[in-house]
Amino acid sequence: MEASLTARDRVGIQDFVLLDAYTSESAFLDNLRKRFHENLIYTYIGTLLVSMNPYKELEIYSKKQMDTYMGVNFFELPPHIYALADNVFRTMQSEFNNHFILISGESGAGKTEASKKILQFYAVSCPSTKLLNNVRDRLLLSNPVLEAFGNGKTLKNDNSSRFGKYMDIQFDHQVEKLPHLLSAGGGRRGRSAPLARPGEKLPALQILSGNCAKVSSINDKSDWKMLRKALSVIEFSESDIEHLFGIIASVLHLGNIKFGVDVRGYASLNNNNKEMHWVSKLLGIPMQVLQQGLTHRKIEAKADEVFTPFSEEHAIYARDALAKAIYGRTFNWLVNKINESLVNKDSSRKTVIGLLDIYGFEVFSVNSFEQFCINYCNEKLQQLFIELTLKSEQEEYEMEGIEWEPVPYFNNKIICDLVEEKHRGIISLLDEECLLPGEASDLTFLEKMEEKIGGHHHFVTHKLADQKTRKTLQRGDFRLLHYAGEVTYCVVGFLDKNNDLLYQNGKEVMRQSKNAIIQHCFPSTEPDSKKRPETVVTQFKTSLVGLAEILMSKQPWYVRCIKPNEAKQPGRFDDVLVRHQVKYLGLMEHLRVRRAGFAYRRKYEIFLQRYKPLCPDTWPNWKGTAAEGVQRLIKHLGYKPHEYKLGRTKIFIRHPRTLFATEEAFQVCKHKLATRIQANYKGY
Ligand code: AD9
Ligand code: MG
Repeated sequence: MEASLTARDRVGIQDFVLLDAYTSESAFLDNLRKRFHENLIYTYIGTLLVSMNPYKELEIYSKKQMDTYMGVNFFELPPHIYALADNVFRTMQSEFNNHFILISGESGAGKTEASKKILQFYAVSCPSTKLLNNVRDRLLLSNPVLEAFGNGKTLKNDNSSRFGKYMDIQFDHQVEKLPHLLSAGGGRRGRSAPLARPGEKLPALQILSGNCAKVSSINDKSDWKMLRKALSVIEFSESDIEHLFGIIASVLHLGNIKFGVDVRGYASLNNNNKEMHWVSKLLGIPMQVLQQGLTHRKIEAKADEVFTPFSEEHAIYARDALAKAIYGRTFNWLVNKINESLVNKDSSRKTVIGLLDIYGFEVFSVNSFEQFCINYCNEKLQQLFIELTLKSEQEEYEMEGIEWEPVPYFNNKIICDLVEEKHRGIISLLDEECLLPGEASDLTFLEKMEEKIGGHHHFVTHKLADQKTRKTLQRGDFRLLHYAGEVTYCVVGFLDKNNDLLYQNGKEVMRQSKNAIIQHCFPSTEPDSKKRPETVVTQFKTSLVGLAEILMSKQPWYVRCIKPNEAKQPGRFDDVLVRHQVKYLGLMEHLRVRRAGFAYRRKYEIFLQRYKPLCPDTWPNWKGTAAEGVQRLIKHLGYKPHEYKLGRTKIFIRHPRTLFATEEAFQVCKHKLATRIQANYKGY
């Protein structure tokens, strides 16, 4: 039987839309698995690209490959991230509008790699003059710089992005095809900092011997040299570089500071603590100021300033929050510097392709405030995805003058509302508790939720649950039914983390620093602690709403990344793990939307150009309009009236099987033609 296996059986199909059993998750997984084992890591769902992390280098990213994909129609070559990049670029050129590519998936799924491939494609495949080469070099060099500072090793990924990254690649239409990086990490102020994982601990950074900092993703001397070179190419002065390294080193030392406990049980720091001395020296902050800032909280009562000591636990939390803030703000500063060096100030007509590399949905055994924020972010992006996908479907049908019936789908707006609705949503309830002086605690927050949203279908707690569910919940838990599945959150720490009070004092300490970059990152004009700062979750929400607005004004494209196994190994496809991701990435739903109504559509010209050899009337040349040619062609192929519709500029095919049959006929015909040509050639 082996011999009769068709290519399709072996390597699967390159577009899920063509899958016969398109509602079956198992069929979906089978196809992914087959392709994965053949090193075919990319598969389409229409124009959405599904990408499996191969965990090994594949020979598919050469310059030659890039050339192959340049200017070729999406469906004529095997799926590739270059095909997507090229298609976005060409659509932008022909329609002169803005686009964005949303890259999602869980930690280690390959998002950052995907965004790098896209950047490289634009940087390499665009012809340029000498001057532009300079910009191009900077574009390519800026990435390792950002990575060196923005990434760290985690359990899930050796090179994990610690920041949600949004960047615009700007295309200048006077100088054709000039890309450059306008803003990464949300260059415009305030976008990326709140998108950093809230409350998260710093990545595990290591220290080289001496006082020189080593960041985990800079592995050896050549990397280090490369980083220095990259920094000088993007025009960092020697003093900038020195200050920057000083900061990184100070963050590392800060993380190493250990607290003692004094007789009253409060956190204490010895006067001759070595690490503290280093930090004080590196940042130019007086020792006593730093010492007090790390062990006390300042409370302002009328005209007086009162310092109350931290417990050890609070001191550790405050120390980490401070380290995180220094690191995060410096990263932002770095991004802005890079943007400044790249922005082409005098070009006029510009369009952009935005790239969003975001952290995915997270479910751990214990989930806290951080996971709540991250999962809320994903919930919002899913909402955007639904709105945009359905909206663009609908608009296309309207534009082409074709009737369309809406598809039923799960709209996760109900969960977004549960989280963010004014006055009644979880965020409002949390902020309300945070503003209450004195009696409020994590548990009163839980009780308030039970009281206000207890009846909601997507919310449950120990107290509200039926007997069976109750067994799976602790008293301090609440569970949300997210679009991607259930997540149980432990309420402990929600108020403190949301208030971020422990670190307010740290900010003031930083204002006394002599380091020029720190001075820039912690300006004294910032609204200070006298006025109550916005809570963490509210800042996060505001930045998300801003991002959603930016994205809504652009045409969306999607790359969905999937992680094949937890062991970071090549060739291993863990069914359970992949199935879970397929589910929460909403891939089945997306496929359903694409399949409802008309699965395929192609411009008349393209359809005719490809399939015209299948009909004697249209081959080799068709004299009439493309639309007429297509009509003649499909009549010859025997398309039934219910199988297709003719729009203004495109043919719409209801069932992929129809297109698939045509494509197979085309392959056979091509083969025959080639054989005939070869035979002729031989006979010649
Ligand atoms: V996180 O959310 O930032 O923690 P990412 O960004 O999704 O995560 P990343 O792109 O960093 O994951 O990929 C993780 C690792 O998988 C990389 O360091 C590579 O070793 C590996 N990888 C990912 N994609 C590819 C690929 N297309 N080819 C080869 C890959 N290796
Ligand atoms: Mg990443």
